[in-house]
Amino acid sequence: MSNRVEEVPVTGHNSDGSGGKDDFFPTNPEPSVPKDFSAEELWSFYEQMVFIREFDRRLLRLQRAGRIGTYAPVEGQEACQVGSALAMRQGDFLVPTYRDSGTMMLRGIPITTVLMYWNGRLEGLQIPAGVWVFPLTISIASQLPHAVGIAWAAKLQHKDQVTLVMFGDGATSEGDFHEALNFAGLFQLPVVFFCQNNQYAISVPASRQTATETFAEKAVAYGFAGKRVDGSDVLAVYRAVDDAIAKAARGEGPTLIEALTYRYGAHTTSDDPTKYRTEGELETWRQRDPIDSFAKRLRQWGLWDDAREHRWRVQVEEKLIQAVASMEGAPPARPADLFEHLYAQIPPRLLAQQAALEKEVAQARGVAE
Ligand SMILES: Cc1ncc(C[n+]2csc(CCOP(=O)(O)OP(=O)(O)O)c2C)c(N)n1
Repeated sequence: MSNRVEEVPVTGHNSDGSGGKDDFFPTNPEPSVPKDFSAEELWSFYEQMVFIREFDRRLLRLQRAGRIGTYAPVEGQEACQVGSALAMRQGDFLVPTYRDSGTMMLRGIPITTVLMYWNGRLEGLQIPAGVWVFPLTISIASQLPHAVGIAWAAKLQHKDQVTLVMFGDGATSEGDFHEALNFAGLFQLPVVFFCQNNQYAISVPASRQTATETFAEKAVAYGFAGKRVDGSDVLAVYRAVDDAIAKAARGEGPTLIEALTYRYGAHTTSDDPTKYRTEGELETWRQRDPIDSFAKRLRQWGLWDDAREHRWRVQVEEKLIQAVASMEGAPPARPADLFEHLYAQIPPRLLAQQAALEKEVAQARGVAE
């Protein structure tokens, strides 16, 4: 591996269990309270991870009950999303993927908006004013050139703004990934590339995605540094992103961060991961669960507070119930939403389809009433 890749800690990425998984995480990474965070900050890492997990589990239940559409679960990746979102400064730009529900909410997208998105609603892609988050992308890696464009604009305008772009291990096989990294390296742009290597691109394991030992080392070919972190350790993620943002803000160019993580659930609610993964592999990762391991550390540091944890869970539950009620109480979707905003003048054949759909929906709603 290139010595340009800083590795914290040592690991192999083979999702089939080979490659030194046992060396993967330090058993006791920080025996005493870290000096770079206050007790409040440490608690907020924990609380936000719990929030995301509860949000995620609720969305899965809603999907199974037919109350939202297809959903891409986050469980297992909470430390990546919380660590990176909390390390971003006010005004920094997030460019997310479909798996970043947690990151997006922590950067200011309302819970109801995220719910609306997964319910197929146009309102789910409307970003409130003053929130520096791009609408999420489904087209793999297409968001990387967008992020680089945003970072280039910031540089040309001498703005103190860093762009953080999220993607998965699978995205590294797309041309857009390579074009974006090349351009960002060449122009020394203020951008952080954050790869959530959750070990699979749907059913394709990371070991079948690349011939290189890591994803992080790909940065070297584009003239900047790559860094690998334990994506189950929220503090490791925070520190890596914080460093990369500070470096970008100093005008020292991009960083590629590869965070080693695992999605516990299915790729989306229409996938069955038992077809391509083993129970044993899942169990290995669950033993390093980002939330349980952080709770253990809070206890060890003498910061644990049962009452606080209980209060937080109650608050999260209330917030989620309210958000679901506001999604379900929203005025019904307009069939026209499917047709507008694509053409300046909608072609006649689409207008005919729109009229037919409006009629059908009106009839179905009439029957339901
Ligand atoms: C350009 C493009 N090709 C193929 C797909 C189909 N597709 C959807 S998700 C996915 C796998 C992506 O895996 P990864 O980048 O590792 O992200 P993850 O889903 O694991 O978060 C693919 C191939 C797509 N959405 N876009």
